[in-house]
Amino acid sequence: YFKLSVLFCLLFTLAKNSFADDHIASHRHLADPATLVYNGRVYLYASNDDDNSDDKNSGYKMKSIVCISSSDMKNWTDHGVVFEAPRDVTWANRTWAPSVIARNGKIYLYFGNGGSGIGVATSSSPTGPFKDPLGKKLIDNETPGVQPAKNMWLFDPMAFLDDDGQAYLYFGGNGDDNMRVIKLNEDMISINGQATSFHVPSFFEASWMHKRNGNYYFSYSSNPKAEMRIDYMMSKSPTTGFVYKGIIGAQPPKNNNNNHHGIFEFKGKWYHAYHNRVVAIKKGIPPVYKRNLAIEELNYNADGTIAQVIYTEN
Ligand code: FUB
Repeated sequence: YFKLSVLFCLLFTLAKNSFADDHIASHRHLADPATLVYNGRVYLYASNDDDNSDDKNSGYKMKSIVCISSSDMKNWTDHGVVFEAPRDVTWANRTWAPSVIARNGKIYLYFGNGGSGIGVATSSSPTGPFKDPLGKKLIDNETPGVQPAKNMWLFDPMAFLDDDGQAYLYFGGNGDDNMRVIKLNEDMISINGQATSFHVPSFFEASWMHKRNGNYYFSYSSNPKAEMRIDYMMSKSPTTGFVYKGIIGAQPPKNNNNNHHGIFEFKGKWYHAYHNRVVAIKKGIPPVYKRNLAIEELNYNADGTIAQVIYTEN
């Protein structure tokens, strides 16, 4: 077992010499990357598309979250499945599109039960195991401020901890072109007050929030009519006043019916993590439900706006 593990780690390490496309974790099908920078490493958490069959009609059936990490953006370690339904959460049968955040020495992982509610899991380590502390959803249709919304998907959580200690959870998809955001209490597993919303042009799903030099950046996947780009807005507040600023990335090459991303700073550089279908296409299997992770560098203009990413195609 030891020899096999060493061989596997070596092979995995050798394959990682670029940021783009299928060089991040091409031995797995992973999607919806969320990032956590913690104790000198960057952790990527992903929906596990290996839970979906190779069948072109598989559907999204992901019920586990996989974590990989790196200390240098070149060599990646595979930590395997860190959270799984129903093993670690009895009420959920799906674990989609995580968001992970550290606070007070604990790690919090938020996930969508498909599009029908958001749960939270906790661990003392970034590599899990993560367990459900609530025994129920954190966000559902009864959460104040969530409704009314037309056909809103309750998923794609994005947890954000501001410099003043206030944490927020952004979430939602489809619906009414309005993003939902709610305050989290310091325990990170309970909400404070009611969800508010702000208008997001052509909003579809996959929200992300980051802060740089006092600017709040809300980024998201636009809807199919707007070509499922990753677009962004900027504000001086985390919950209001957002102004549309443009495109972070066009639909990545070899992508398909969705787009999802994360943005993070690591060791002085900014990066944009996303998924595409390059690996499945190369293997010759139906790519829709078999996505793979990819990363590009992200650059800012002098006025704080983001330089559009040109995706690498391998
Ligand atoms: O992976 C399932 C869903 O596809 C995610 O929740 C969406 O953001 C899209 O990437």
